[in-house]
Amino acid sequence: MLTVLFLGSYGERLSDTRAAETSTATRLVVGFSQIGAESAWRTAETESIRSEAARRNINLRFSDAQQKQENQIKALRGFLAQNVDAIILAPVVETGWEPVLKEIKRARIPVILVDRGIKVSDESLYVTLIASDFVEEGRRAAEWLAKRLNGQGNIVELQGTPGAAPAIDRKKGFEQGISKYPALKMIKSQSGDFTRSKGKEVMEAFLKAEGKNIRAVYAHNDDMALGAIQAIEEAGFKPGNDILVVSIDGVKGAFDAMVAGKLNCTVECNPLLGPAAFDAVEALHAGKTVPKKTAVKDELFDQSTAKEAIANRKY
Ligand code: GYE
Repeated sequence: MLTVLFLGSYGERLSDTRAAETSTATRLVVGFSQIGAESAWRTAETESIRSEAARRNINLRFSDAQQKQENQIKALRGFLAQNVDAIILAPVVETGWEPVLKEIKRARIPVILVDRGIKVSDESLYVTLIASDFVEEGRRAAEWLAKRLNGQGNIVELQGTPGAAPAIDRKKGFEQGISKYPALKMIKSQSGDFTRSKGKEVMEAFLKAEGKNIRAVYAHNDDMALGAIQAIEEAGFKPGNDILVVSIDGVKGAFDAMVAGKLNCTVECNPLLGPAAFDAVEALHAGKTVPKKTAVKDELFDQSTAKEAIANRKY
């Protein structure tokens, strides 16, 4: 800044050009393969990664896969062809990544997994995973509900996208959590694909089949819970009272619903992964090593804490 001021107009242009040259020469190019935009959580994650890249002057190549793994694989091959410096991948499902990740590894491009994990026989196919503990999230939701229901009642479950790590693990954690309570029963469980519209649709079917038998719904994310709340209201029941609603993510809409008394509890899952993802990218670029896994810390909120917390929510 000071140099520019003293050099005057010619020098100013000169130093600007030099600055531009150096910045293009050293500017990191990072590809980000995003799943889609199925939920408020995911939109917040995309925004976090985009804004953090801009803040660090990183050249981000963004690709939205519209929920399809084949589109993600295409995007990854595209990043490989462009010889990017690093790849950030939010993998839609756990399996099927080995062939493309092997190609990327051969080109020595580091892969940073964000938000969802994958299953590979060779862990060196990715460098690091930055994500929440989904099993733990499911367990916490179950414990909260078990306590609230005094260990008894019929529950229906809205699962996330089939094959996705958070769907598999949130189901597993919840099942572990309720297994200690034989009178807490899961009577229906189906995928609502992490979307509000599908969550509503599946809940409508559950209500048609079970009606008053349903005491609570456990949704793998807030968007599906918000869809379910609509279905419950349309069926003439009071969400939050007649039928309890518990979910995961902690997005703004969930806090509004808790304050309105319609959602009972949400287990937070932080989507603001941009800073951690680019810390890893830059550390790797500087030749440093990074931990294989970074666990994101999350909290639980219910109607007793929602009102106070709502003003400070960042997504
Ligand atoms: O909970 C859900 C989203 O992968 C953790 O994906 C993420 C999940 C999140 O669509 O809302």
